[in-house]
Amino acid sequence: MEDILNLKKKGIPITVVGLPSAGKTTLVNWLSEKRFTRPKPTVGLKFNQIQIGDVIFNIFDLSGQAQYREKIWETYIMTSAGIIFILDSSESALLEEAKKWFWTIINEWLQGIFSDKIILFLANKSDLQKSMKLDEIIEKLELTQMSSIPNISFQIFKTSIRTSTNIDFAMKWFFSKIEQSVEEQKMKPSAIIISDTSGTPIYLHDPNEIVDDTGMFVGYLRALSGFSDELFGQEKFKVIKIENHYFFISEGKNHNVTIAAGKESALPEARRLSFLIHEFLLKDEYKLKNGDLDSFISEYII
Ligand SMILES: Nc1nc2c(ncn2[C@@H]2O[C@H](COP(=O)(O)OP(=O)(O)OP(=O)(O)O)[C@@H](O)[C@H]2O)c(=O)[nH]1
Ligand SMILES: [Mg+2]
Repeated sequence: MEDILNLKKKGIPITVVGLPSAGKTTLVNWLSEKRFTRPKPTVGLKFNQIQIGDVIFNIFDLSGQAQYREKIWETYIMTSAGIIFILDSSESALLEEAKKWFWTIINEWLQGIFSDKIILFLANKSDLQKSMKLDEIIEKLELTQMSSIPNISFQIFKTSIRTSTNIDFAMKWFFSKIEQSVEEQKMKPSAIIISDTSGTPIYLHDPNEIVDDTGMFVGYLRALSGFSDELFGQEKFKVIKIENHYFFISEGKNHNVTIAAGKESALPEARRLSFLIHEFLLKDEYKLKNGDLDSFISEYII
C-alpha cells in the first residue's frame, strides 16, 4: 500500500515524443545502457523503467508514426509529469510538421492542466553536417513563446546521442526539475470530509479546523445537485472555493469524498487521494464505523 502512495517509488511518468527517427528510442537506450544504439522504428510504444538515486522514472517511448501521434500521444502526455520532445535537427524539411505537433501538445493537450509540467526539447543529431543552428530552430518553431506559458518549465538543448554531446547536461536539468516539482506538488490535505450522497457529513477529519461552520458546509454540499464531468472525463469531480480553501469533491457509489487544500494546484493529488479513499470504502463498508478509516487516513494520507 505504501508504494501506491509514493510516486517516487512507484515511478514518475515521463513521455518521450517526436517525429519518426528523431532518436527517441536511442535516447531511452542510452539512459538505461549508457551506449549509442541503432534501434528499429518503434511500433506503438516501449516502456522502460530507470532509477536515478532513489527515484524511479517510468519512461514511455512512443512511436513517432502518424497513426500513433493521432491515437496515443495525447493520453500519455496528459498523464506525465515530464515530456521530452526530440527533433532531428538535420531534417529541415520536417520542421513544419514537428512544429505542428509540438504546439498541439502545448496549446491543445496541456491547456488547462493545473499541475506543473516539465518539458525538455532536444535538437538532436548535432553531429551531422546538415544540423541546423539552435537559433534557427528556436525562431522557426517560435519557441521563445514558451517563456510566457504558465505551469510549464521549458528548456531546449542541442544534443548528439552519437557523440554524447550535451546529453548528460540536458537530462540532469530534466530529472532534477521533475523531482523538485513532484516534491512541491505533494499535498497534505487540510481536511477530509466524507458525506452520504445527500450531502450529510458522516465523517470529518479536520485537524486544522477549517470547516468552522459545519452548517454552512452541509448547505454547500447539499446545494451541489449533480456533479459535472467537465474536468476529468467520466469522473464526477467538483471544485469549490470557500474563503482560502479549495474543496475537491468527488462522487462515489455510496459516498462523496471532499478533500480540502490550500492550493488549486493540489487538484491532481486531491483526485488521487479521493480515489484511494473511495477504493478503501468500497472494499469494506463497515470500516467507516469502527475507526479503521481513521487509522488509514492518519497512516497514509495526513
Ligand atoms: N547521427 C546521429 N544519429 C542518431 C542520433 N540519435 C539517434 N540516431 C539514429 O537515428 C536513428 C533513429 O533513431 P530512433 O531512436 O530509432 O528514432 P525514434 O525517434 O525512436 O523513431 P520511431 O521509433 O520510429 O518513432 C537510429 O539509427 C539512431 O541510431 C544522433 O545523435 N546522431
Ligand atoms: Mg523509437
